[in-house]
Amino acid sequence: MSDDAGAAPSNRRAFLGLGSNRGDRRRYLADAIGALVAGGNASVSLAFETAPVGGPDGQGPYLNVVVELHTDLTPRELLELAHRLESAAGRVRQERWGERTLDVDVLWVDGVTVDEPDLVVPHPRMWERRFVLAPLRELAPDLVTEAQLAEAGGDVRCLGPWAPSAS
Ligand code: GSY
Repeated sequence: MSDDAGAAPSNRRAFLGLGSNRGDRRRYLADAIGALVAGGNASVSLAFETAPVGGPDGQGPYLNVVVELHTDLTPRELLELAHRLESAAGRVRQERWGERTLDVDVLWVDGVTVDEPDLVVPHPRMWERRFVLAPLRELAPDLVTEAQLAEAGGDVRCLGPWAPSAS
């Protein structure tokens, strides 16, 4: 891990990307977001309905959000948290790009880079994915330019503010 933030760790912003395209998508996201918010100092982006990127044909659309944390957790601890949230949603790791009840990716941690076999931060594919950049830009316009968002691929539709149950 390389750390050039110069800030106290608890002042660091970390961004997690959450997505679901299987089962009760909103409930899986709501449970994960609830756990993150209960941990303190979290903000949730607008919600987006997005076309699946990669994976087999016939998958349903994703519901995607990004959550911002102010945290002293390391990227590795954030990855472990992400795996715990996925397990709680009954996620079974089968097909790499297949449908999933919950996917939680560590996208970005201010001032920190990681390049390890099972963890790369910033997330290596985030800049290609509009389903990541659209909610991320809304929370952190300093990280994502309008041009980067326009260049990223994928269909996304903003559903408005995140709500744990659809109105
Ligand atoms: O990498 C996250 C899981 N995922 C997604 C996703 O969250 N949203 C969309 N639209 N496509 C995806 N493909 C994969 S894999």
